[in-house]
Amino acid sequence: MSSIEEQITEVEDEIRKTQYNKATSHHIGRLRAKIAVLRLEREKRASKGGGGLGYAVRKSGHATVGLVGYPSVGKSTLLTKLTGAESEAAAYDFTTVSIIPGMLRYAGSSIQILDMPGLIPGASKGRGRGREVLSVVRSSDLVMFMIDPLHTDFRALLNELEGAGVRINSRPPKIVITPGDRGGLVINSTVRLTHLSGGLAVQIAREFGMHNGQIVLREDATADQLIDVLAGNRVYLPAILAVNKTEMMAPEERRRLQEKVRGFPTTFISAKNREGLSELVVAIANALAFIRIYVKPPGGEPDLEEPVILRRGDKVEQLLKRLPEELDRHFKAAMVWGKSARFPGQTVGRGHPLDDEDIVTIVVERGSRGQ
Ligand SMILES: Nc1nc2c(ncn2[C@@H]2O[C@H](COP(=O)(O)OP(=O)(O)OP(=O)(O)O)[C@@H](O)[C@H]2O)c(=O)[nH]1
Ligand SMILES: [Mg+2]
Repeated sequence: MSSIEEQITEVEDEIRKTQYNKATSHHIGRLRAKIAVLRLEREKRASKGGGGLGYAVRKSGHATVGLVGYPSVGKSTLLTKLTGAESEAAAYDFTTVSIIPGMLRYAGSSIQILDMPGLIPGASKGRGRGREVLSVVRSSDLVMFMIDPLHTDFRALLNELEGAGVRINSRPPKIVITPGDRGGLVINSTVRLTHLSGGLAVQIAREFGMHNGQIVLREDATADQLIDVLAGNRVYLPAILAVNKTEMMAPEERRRLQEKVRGFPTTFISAKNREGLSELVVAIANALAFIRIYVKPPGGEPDLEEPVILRRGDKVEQLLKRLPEELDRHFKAAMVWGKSARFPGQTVGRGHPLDDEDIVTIVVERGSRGQ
C-alpha cells in the first residue's frame, strides 16, 4: 500500500496527463475530489501524530498579517522597517527559521505582522518549514505575499496556499449541503449550471462518502467549489502583494512585472530604502477593512477619542466581545446612529452589521447598569 503522499502524487500525475476538455471534465472533477479526500486524510493523520504545530504564535492586536514569500526576498527586512521588531536579515536563504511577530500601529489600530520562514514549492507536502508556515497562514486575517526581481512567480505561492486549503481573495461558494441517511442524493440548483452537471456533483459527493442527502447550488459553481464545501476546512482570506527591491529594477522590468501581477492588489516597495512603505501600510489597512465604532453611554456623549476597532461585516455581537462583560451578559438591545442605521437611534439586536463611524449605545436589562 503506497503512502498518502504517493497516492496524491499519482492522482496529480494522472490529472496532468489528461487533456482537459468537455469529455474529460467529468473524470478530472472526480480525480480532484479524490485528491481533496486524500489531503483531508493526511491532515487527520498529521494532527493525530501529536507534536502539534511547530510554532506557537500568540495572536494579538486587531488583526494578524502573515508575510509569505520565497527565501531572501526581504520579508524580515520589511518587518523590521515597519514595526521595529528585530528579525535577522541576511543574504542567504532560510535566515528566518521561526515565526517573528511585530506590531504595526496605524490610525488607532494595531496590526500584528508575522515574519515567517521562506516558502518554497512543495511546502504543503512538507518541504522546508512549509507545513508549519501554512498552518500559521491559515489562522491569519490577511496574507501579504512578497516577491523580488529574482523570485517573481507568485502564482506558485498561490498554488501552495491553495493546496493547504486557503482560498485567496474569494468568498465561500453558495452551496448548501444537508446530509441524510437514506433516499440517495438529490442535487438542486437555483441557477443554470454551466460548469457542473448533476451527475458529476453526485460522483464528487460520493468520493467524500456522502451517499444520501441534498446539495443545493445557489450559484453557477465549479467542481472545485463543490469539493471545497464538501471538504469543509477551507479558509477564505484576503491577500495583497508587495514587490520588493524595486530600486534595483529597470523601468522595463518593472513594467513587465506590473503586467504579470495585473488584477492583484500590488504595491512596489524597497524595504531597504523605506520606499513605498506608507503606501503599503494603507494597502494593508484597506485590505483588513477596519471600521471604527464610537460607544455612547445612555444619555452621555460618544467616546470619539477611542473608537473600538472592528472589521467590516462585524456585528453588534463582535462589539460586545470588546466591551465590559456585563454589557454582554445583560444585553437587551443596541441603539445605532450612523451609516448602518435606517434612521438615527434605530434599535437593533446582536446580529446587526455595523459600519464605519457608527455610534452605538448598549441598552441593558432593567436592574443592571448600562454604558
Ligand atoms: N536591494 C535590496 N535588497 C534588499 C531589500 N530588502 C532586503 N534586501 C536584502 O535581501 C537579503 C535578504 O533579506 P531578508 O530580509 O533576510 O529576506 P527574507 O525574505 O526574510 O529571507 P528568509 O528569512 O531567508 O526567508 C538581505 O541581504 C537584505 O539586505 C531591498 O529593498 N533592496
Ligand atoms: Mg527572514
